[in-house]
Order: sequence, then C-alpha cells, then structure tokens
Amino acid sequence: MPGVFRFTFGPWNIHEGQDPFGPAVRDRVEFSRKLGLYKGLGFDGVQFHDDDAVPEMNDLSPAQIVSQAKAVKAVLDGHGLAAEFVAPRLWEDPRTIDGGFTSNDPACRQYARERFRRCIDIADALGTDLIVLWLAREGTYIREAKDSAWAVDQIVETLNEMLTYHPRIRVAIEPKPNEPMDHTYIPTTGHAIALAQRTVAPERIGVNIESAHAILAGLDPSDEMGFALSFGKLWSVHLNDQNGPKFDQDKSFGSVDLRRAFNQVRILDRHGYGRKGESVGLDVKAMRTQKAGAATRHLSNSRTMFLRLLEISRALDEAAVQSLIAERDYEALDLLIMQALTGR
Ligand code: 3MF
Ligand code: MG
Repeated sequence: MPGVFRFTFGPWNIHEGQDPFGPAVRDRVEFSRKLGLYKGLGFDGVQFHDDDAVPEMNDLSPAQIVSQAKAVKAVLDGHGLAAEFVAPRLWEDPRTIDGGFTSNDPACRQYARERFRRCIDIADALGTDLIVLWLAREGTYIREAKDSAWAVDQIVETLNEMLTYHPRIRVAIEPKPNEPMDHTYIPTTGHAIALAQRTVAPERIGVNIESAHAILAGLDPSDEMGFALSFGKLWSVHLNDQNGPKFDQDKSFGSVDLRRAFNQVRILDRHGYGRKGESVGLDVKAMRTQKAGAATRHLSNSRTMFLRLLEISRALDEAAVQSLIAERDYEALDLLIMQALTGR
C-alpha cells in the first residue's frame, strides 16, 4: 500500500535568522500570523513546542496552562489545522543547563519531569496523543561529568513516569548524536528503540527521525527509517538536508543530496507511511540571507521536492528494477536510478 502524505512543520521553522554569530535579520512573525500561512504553503498540521502553544508556561498553574492550550486548539480548528505533536522545550531553562532528566542536581531533574507532565497536558488539550522528545542536553561535554549507565536509567524512569501519568500518550524520541552536547545518550534510532523495550509500555515509545540527525551520526536516513518501520515505530519524521558532519544545518529537503532524499521518500512510500495518521514533518531553516517575504520558501520548496521525488519513485519501471536486482546487476540499477533522477 502506498503512503498517504500530509505535511506539517513547527512555528520555529519560520525564523528571524539569528545564528550563534549574529542577530536576527528578519522581523519576528507572530505565532497567530504564522498559523495563517500554513494552508497556503501546502501544510495541514502544526508541530508544537509546549511553550509555542502556552508561552511563559513556567509562570502558570496547571489549570491555566490547560485553559490557554484549549484556546489555541480553537484557533487551530478555525484554520482547519491539526496539532501533530507537542515537544517539551527542555533546553532553555537555567535548570536544564546540565540536562533535564540526567542533570546531576535532583531539583533540576524534578523540574524537567514536572515540565514534561505539563507538556502532556498541553498535548491532550490540543487533541494529539503524540509527544516528541528531543533529548537536547541529555549528554555531556566531558565523559567524566556523568555516569552514562545511570543517565540511561534516569531517562527510562522518566519515561515510565510519563507513560503512567497519561494512559494513552505516545512518545516519539527524536535521536540526535551531538549539538548542543558533545555527545548525547540516545544518539540513534537503534538506541531509542532499545530504550523503549525497558519501559513499562514499549508499544507507546517510538521515534521521530530527522534526516540531518542521522547524517550527523554517520548513518543513512532512509536506512534509519527502514529500521524504525520494521519495528512499527516510525511515528514522525523531520525531513531536511545536511552537508556532511558539522553543525545541524536543517537545509531544505533534497537541497544537498537528491538521491539520499529520494531514498527517504521511497522507503516511506513503499511502507504505507501516513496510513496510520503519521505526518511528514519538515524541520527546515531558511537561509540567513533570505529577505522576510521569501523566508517561507524553504518550506514550500521542501514539500515540492518531496512530491517530485515521490512522482519519480512511483514512475520507476518496477519490473526493470526487480529484474536488475534478480540479475544482481547493480551497475545497471545505479544508472537507471540516476537517469530517473535526471529526468531520463
Ligand atoms: C534540534 C531539532 C529540534 C526538534 C524540536 C522538536 C528545533 O536539532 O531538530 O528542532 O526537532 O525541538 O523536538
Ligand atoms: Mg528536528
């Protein structure tokens, strides 16, 4: 069964262009105005950080948080948009400087778990059962700072607490090997899926695979996706592109390596991705050079490339592909793919 593709992105993907070496270069676009841009760009769903939905949530009571999130849900409904997931933003607060769940300070660990619970409440109010967990600072700058076995136990315990807190919530871990940390504890899809097996509800832990994060780990994103698909655990994707192992670039999908992008689209399509309600998320950044008016093109361009590569994959002569595979003539298969990608 072929895939069914609905596209989503998060409000952080419309960005003012600041980087570690320079300030914003574009005006801030208000969240409410961003919501008005989704449909026109070809997107049907919104990915949230908890505080995208409820700003300043640390200053609010649990009841106030839920009531603000419900108001956001009404606005989404008005735009015909759905919330795909909510992710706890655990990397900005002073209490998460040394990580959240794996901080060496018990008070900080408690803050992180509390924040996670509020994030789950927000997801509930926005009408989604999916939490994405990017374990941003759960790692170290120097190996001696934390015990890595203990750290993994802390993450398992936290997940258990959250799975018990809400009986239906599903958590898609977004693995990333580095940045902002030197090394993180759940760097790849395999780590995330292994971790799931140690929790009280393994069937409610899956993954969100980001192309760039797999590339940073020296892995092929489509094979990472295949691994997760084989386990029934690919619940979201963050498609983008990345020019080699350096800082996380979040380039437009397909803009560095079309063939690598093609293989991601192909594995998703061949395994019916989207038929259980999964979305195609694009975690892409506009180049800092872009003027304000053109700073959403990276989103529509990424979607356009996804759909173009889908068309190419579906138009391949599958009988020819299968016979080349049977003959083990991979040189001919290589050429067939390159010709398809170059319009021949
Ligand atoms: C970091 C990321 C993040 C996550 C997002 C949702 C800002 O490399 O990819 O994007 O995707 O926080 O968990
Ligand atoms: Mg991401």
